[in-house]
Amino acid sequence: MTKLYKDFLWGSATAAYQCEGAWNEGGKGLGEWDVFSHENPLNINGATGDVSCDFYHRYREDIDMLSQGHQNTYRFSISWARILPNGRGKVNKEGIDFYNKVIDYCLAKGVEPNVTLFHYDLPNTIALEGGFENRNTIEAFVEYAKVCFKVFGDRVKLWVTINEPKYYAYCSNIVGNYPPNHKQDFQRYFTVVYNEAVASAQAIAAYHEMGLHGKIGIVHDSSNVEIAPECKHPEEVYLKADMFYNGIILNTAMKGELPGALIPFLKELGVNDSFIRFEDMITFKKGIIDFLGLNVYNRFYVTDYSEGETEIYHNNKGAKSKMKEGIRLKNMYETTDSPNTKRNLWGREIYPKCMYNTLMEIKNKYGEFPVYITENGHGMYETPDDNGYVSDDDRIEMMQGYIDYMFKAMEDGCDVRGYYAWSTMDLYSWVNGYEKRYGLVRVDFENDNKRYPKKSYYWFKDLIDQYQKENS
Ligand code: BGP
Repeated sequence: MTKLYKDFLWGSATAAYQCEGAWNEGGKGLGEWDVFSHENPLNINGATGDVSCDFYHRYREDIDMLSQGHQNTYRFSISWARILPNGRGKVNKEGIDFYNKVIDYCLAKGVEPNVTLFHYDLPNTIALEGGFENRNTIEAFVEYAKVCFKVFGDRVKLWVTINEPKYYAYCSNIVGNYPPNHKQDFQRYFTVVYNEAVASAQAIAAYHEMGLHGKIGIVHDSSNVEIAPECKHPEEVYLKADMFYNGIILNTAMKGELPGALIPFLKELGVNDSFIRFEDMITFKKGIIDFLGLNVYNRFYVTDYSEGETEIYHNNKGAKSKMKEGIRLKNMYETTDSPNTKRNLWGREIYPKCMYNTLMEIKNKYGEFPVYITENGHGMYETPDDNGYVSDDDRIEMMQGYIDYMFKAMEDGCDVRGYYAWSTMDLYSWVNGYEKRYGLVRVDFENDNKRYPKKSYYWFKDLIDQYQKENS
């Protein structure tokens, strides 16, 4: 390794609904995902986050393990319904107490908390009002954000407003696998992405106005577009695919403005742009991020699509299905196969070089911005040995590849400040349930949620040690 960045943060990440459990404890309000997992037939694997790996009761053990693995940062999210059970109004003191304990325990262990306010889990009251399709949710989100800044802002120095606003809107409104399960509803998709961008910018402006000593950003699921060689209209296809995946979130968060070509693009898709308000242009300017969080898993490898209808394909069944992950957008583009690129069992490309490509592309487009890799990981089926140990060599190989490309981007001038493995321990994988595992630490869900560090946990610890040695 060459000398890179002295104060680099190395850690791992989780999200509230995926790990906390305690769905009806501690004064928490009902969440949209509680209702979906309990009642909706579209929860095809039948799993819920009711208990998950029980982080709510075992957070000390998880933070201990993380810090013993020499990780110096932990990214987690706050459950909105644990703080404001009705989404707005009455504050739940028990919820505040819980996150105070988590934050204080991190700090006592020398672990920097990196806190996300919204990671897919709407309070059910807000979901019933239409969630982020409804403009009133922006105000409710900012109210919730301000409560968190006020009570935790003295100790939390890294904040994220929204995790993956685009992917969340995509799954909820285009694929239809996440609640409220709208399929191919492009009007709702763009309304939700746009309102999330406004909500994030308003929360960022509020944070800056409060004069707290920390940094705030947004987490985007990195979706760099690459054009297949057979594509006949590469420039046009690139512009459209990039607008679809990245345009609204990156432009508003990093430049404080909407992408110039958004309105004609919406028109072409038959989307009514009445959700765009003039006053939001001022909000975007005031709400520019201090850093960008990037969740890096894959790229979008695309070509022309001129004949045929819009189609979405997705795989929440893993090896039980041959389905790949992708989209065909009528008269625009389709995601395609690259013969030499492997896919995981859920049909998603494994392509380490996208780490380099996305970092370089963002730097070239938006200039020097501090970036954190807020998630990177590998979903696998796993079988432990008789001692409960998992030799997850595929995960190690895959993550090493992505990290090498991150180093290469840093050497080429990208200002990367930290890397978070997804995930700290095994947890609930949205709709996929518990068989798809990501953790550096195994959780035995059948036997009292006992924790067992995996091979990747030790590999990550060694990698961090080596980095610190070479860069101190
Ligand atoms: C990201 C989400 C995480 C996590 C991860 C793995 O998009 O921010 O919450 O779940 O992807 O995805 P999945 O669990 O769907 O395989």
